[in-house]
Parts: sequence; C-alpha cells; structure tokens
Amino acid sequence: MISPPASLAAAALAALAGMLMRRRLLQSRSAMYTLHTYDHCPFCNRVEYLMAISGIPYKRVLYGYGAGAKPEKCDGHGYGEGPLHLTGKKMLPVLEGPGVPTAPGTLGMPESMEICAYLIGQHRLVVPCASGRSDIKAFTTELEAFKPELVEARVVRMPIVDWADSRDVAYRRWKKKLPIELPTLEEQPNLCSQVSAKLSELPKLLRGDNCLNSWGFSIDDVVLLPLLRAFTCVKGVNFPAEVLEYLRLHSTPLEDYSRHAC
Ligand SMILES: N[C@@H](CCC(=O)N[C@@H](CS)C(=O)NCC(=O)O)C(=O)O
Repeated sequence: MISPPASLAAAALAALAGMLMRRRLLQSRSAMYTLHTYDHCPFCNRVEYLMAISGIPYKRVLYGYGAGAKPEKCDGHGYGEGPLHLTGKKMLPVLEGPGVPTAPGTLGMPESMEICAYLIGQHRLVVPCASGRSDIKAFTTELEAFKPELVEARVVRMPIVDWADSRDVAYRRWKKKLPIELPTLEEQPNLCSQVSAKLSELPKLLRGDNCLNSWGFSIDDVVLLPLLRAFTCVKGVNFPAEVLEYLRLHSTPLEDYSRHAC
C-alpha cells in the first residue's frame, strides 16, 4: 500500500506530466497555423488581433486584393487565382492548419468569427463573448460613419501587399462603386477633428485594463480594434494616448499605418 505522502507526490507528478504534454501539444499545433489574410481587411484583423494577443503563432499569407477576381464578372477587373484554391471563394480570412475543421474539398476554415470561436475553444482561451453594451454599439456606429470619406482613399495608399499591383486598387475602387481613378488627397480638417473628438470619448469606455470590459480582453475588443486601426492611416486624426496603447500597433504583425498616414 502507498503511504498518503507518496500517493500525493505521485498524483502531483502525473498532473504535471499531463500539463506539460497538453502544453507541448498546443504549442506544436499552434505553430502550424497559416492565416490567409488581407492586411487591410477588418474581418481578417479580428483574427490577427485575437491570435497576436493570445500568443498563438501563425504564418501570414497575404494576397493582392484584385487577385482571384474574375475579369469577366467584374467589368474587366481582377487577375490570377489569389486565394481561390483555399475554399473556391475569393474571400478572406481563411485559417489553415492540422485539425482545423474544413468543408469537403476545401483547404481551410473561412469566416472570421468562426475562426475566432474555433481558436478560443481549441486553445481554451478566456475571451468572453460580446457584451451587447449599447455605449460600444453607439460609438462603433458613429465612428464607422466617417470611414468611407476619410479612410477609403487613404487605405489603398498604404504600402501593403493588398495593393502592390495597380489592378488591386482598381478592383477595390470598382468593388466600392467608386471612380476607378484615385482622387487627389485633400486635407479634411473638419472631418478629422470630428473623428478626433469621437476618439476622445473612447478612454471612458475602456473599463478594463487596456480593454473595453472590466473582465478583460473580450470579443468586444476583437470587433472594435480593426475599426479603430483603420483610422490610423489618416493624417490629422488625433489618437489619445490611452487609445494608442489600446491599439497595440507594435504587438501585432499588422502594418503600422500611422508611419504612412496621409
Ligand atoms: N463574413 C466574412 C466576411 C469576410 C470579408 O468580407 N472579407 C473581404 C475582405 S474585407 C473579402 O475577402 N472580400 C473579397 C472581395 O471583396 O473580393 C468574415 O467575417 O470573415
């Protein structure tokens, strides 16, 4: 018969071994993810923020935005195959990796929130669901309204793979039903100061430690961060220090637009 202290020690050792095995399994799995992504895409950015903040390593594969669009269906815009080989659709993000659930005949999992849900479950992440807070909803709607006029003509000027080919920008303009020719950029001080004023309301919505809720980083943050980040390409918009810290511009693989703001 094993004495109580010896059985306790054996149980502790078994628990430790189990923990180490689980950690090794997670590490080896997570290192094998590939995220097919557009740097500018807010849906893709959700997944990238979640993975970066949760410390899940992944390989980034970026695509030109026009690649995979069929010219015969897009008034002559588009070229090549792009991400079509992944799911048959020209739609990102797509997560690829061992164990990632995929529909028959596809290579990866689409849909940003499904990818987030999968990662949260698979890695036992503590990322609480959306809170439904009405103040966050109002802030998001009001900020989003400035995006077409301030962000659209600037984001396509960011030096990212998404726009490396002039056909990428042309496809974007066609997709957004805008004149294909990019307009000359004009300073928009009025709109910039309205956005700056809106951003100055955000710190009081950040009730947690560098996050929206007191219970920690959550889906509310995953959804809001990409919208905020979009405005970093606009010169003339002021981000309060707390908002800049919240944006974590240097802790994700996303391009830091603020260095190229125009
Ligand atoms: N419901 C999808 C939407 C993803 C989505 O709309 N992605 C855009 C980029 S922001 C896309 O791939 N668009 C392809 C195109 O417009 O050609 C998700 O949440 O992942």
